[in-house]
Amino acid sequence: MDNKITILKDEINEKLAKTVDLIDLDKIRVAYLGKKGSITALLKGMKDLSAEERKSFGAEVNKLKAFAAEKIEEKITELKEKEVEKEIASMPQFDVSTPVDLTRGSYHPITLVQRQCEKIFKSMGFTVEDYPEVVTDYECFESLNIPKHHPARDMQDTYYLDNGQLLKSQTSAAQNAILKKYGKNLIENGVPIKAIFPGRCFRNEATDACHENTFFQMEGVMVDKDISISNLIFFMKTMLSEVFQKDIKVRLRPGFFPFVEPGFELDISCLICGGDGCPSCKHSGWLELCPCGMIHPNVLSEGGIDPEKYTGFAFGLGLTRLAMMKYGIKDIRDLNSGNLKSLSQFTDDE
Ligand code: FA5
Repeated sequence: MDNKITILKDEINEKLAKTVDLIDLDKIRVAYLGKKGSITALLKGMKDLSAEERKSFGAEVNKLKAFAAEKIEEKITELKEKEVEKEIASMPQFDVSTPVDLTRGSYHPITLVQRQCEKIFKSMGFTVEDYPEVVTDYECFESLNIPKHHPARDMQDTYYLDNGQLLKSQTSAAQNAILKKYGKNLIENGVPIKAIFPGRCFRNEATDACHENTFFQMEGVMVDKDISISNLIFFMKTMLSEVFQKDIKVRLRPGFFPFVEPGFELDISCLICGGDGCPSCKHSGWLELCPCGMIHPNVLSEGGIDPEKYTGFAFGLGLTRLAMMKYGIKDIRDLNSGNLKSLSQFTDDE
């Protein structure tokens, strides 16, 4: 009997040493420890032994059983580790220090339309200004003829910092600074103020296919002697025909903004649905794109410019919505999604 145990032990060692995959290993387990396995058979055969023999032989068979189970477990671990190593070795190797191939990147659609608009306005003599995203209440509202508790603030709830500053809800927040920056040159040298200032805006509002809580606008101002609504319409028309390179249906309707008088809403016929109505245009067929108007005398005065001598226009182009219309993006939320699959397909068409 002892001889049988020794033979089985050697057999197990030999077979395990030769096994190279987990399927074969399981076959070995079944052959020795399974219901009809050799070790199980030894245990079953003990009923024919005397009580004395059964005791000592039973102990030996149980030892063999534990030995086989332990060796098989060890082999499973060894083979699994080998499989992982094999998989790692077969994976493509990346060197994180390798320089990135920048030719494979792409510009965000908003960057593309922003650059295009900047180019168009620069060619018409406008300077491009940058402005902070964190501004004061004075910059965003008070200097724009929107005193505290004015109902117009309700439309532009934004995010406030503990120190009273806020994330700008409109690029108009830079108007006062621009008037002050270039006003001296206008008054002393007669150089008109012509500036655009693109920037990120924030609003605490519910999002849908055409509203985001973070979006881009591009503000424009022009101030000189005898500036009129005709000048405003000329620049708006030129900008749109250059951006879209085709005739676009627009409509101008009265709009109220405390910092312009008169004020207008410039809407564009929705290019997603062709004006039939869809979620991108709130089912109206029109998309509010570029409110504008003649700068209110109070705003000019606050910027140090005499409204009796000078007039000017201002507009607040919705750059994010312009990108939607230009590239046929149905849902504004895709633009902030960071989804490279959808964002990397746009290219500068110039
Ligand atoms: C303004 O922000 C004014 N400052 C615009 C202005 C400037 C008027 C100068 C007169 C003179 P409004 O809240 O309508 O206005 O926003 C302007 C444009 O920004 C909208 O037409 C739209 O294109 C875009 N816009 C506004 N809110 C959102 C939003 N939540 N998501 C995406 N785009 C928005």
